[in-house]
Amino acid sequence: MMIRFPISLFPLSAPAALTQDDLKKLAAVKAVEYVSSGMVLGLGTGSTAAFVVAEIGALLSSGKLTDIVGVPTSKRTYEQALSLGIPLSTLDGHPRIDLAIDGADEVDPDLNLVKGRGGALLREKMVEAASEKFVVVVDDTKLVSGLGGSGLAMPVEVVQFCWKYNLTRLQELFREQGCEAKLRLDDGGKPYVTDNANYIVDLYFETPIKDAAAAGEEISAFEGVVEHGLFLDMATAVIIAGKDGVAVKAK
Ligand code: ABF
Repeated sequence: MMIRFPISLFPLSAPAALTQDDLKKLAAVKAVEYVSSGMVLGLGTGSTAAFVVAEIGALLSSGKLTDIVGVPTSKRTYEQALSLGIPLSTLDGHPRIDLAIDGADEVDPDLNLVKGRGGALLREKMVEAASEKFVVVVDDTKLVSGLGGSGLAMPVEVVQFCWKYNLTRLQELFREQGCEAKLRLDDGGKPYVTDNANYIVDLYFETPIKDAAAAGEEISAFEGVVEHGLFLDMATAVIIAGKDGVAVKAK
């Protein structure tokens, strides 16, 4: 089911000149309509999710939102939410979350997702799997016909021990799909270390993943793989901002 909100409904000065950040903000503002006082909220990671956290912080400080608790999905979201005065907790303190809002890297027509290019996929998946509702916020550049189809990374979090062994196994698993596996490096050229002290291996596909469900199961079965960026059958709704307006796709 899809509901469209024309761009004319939004108080924008020059709709035609909308930047990608403008679109992310539009999606974020729409998503926060799902938030109500008293909720336990999963707070996503990434630039679009950062607009969501900023909007929640603004509603909290204006008094329009009260009695909420945020469960962040990364250290950087924790820092941002803390700076905005959003009361914070963890899954240990709040194992049941009312609503999680987060970005994504790819969204297919069935609302399956690739996430984790921000390196936070493990905590994102734990928080979003514990959430009653999971609303995804994207601009329309994230839409793909099939997962892996963007040609950009599909991340897998692996333990540091023998990471090359797992990189090789992942590549072999998807060889027939022209998959290349690379250890993610940080800005200093060193292996990227996640908030959980693991490494990220990025998988790049020449063609979309044939069977994402089977692939997810096979990846998860590898010893030493902690989590992968295929978020399948998890999203309740996806809010998609484009130059023509904001669409809400729901299961
Ligand atoms: C996060 O949002 C990650 O899962 C994903 O990689 C990122 C998308 O980043 P952005 O919103 O900045 O495009 O949830």
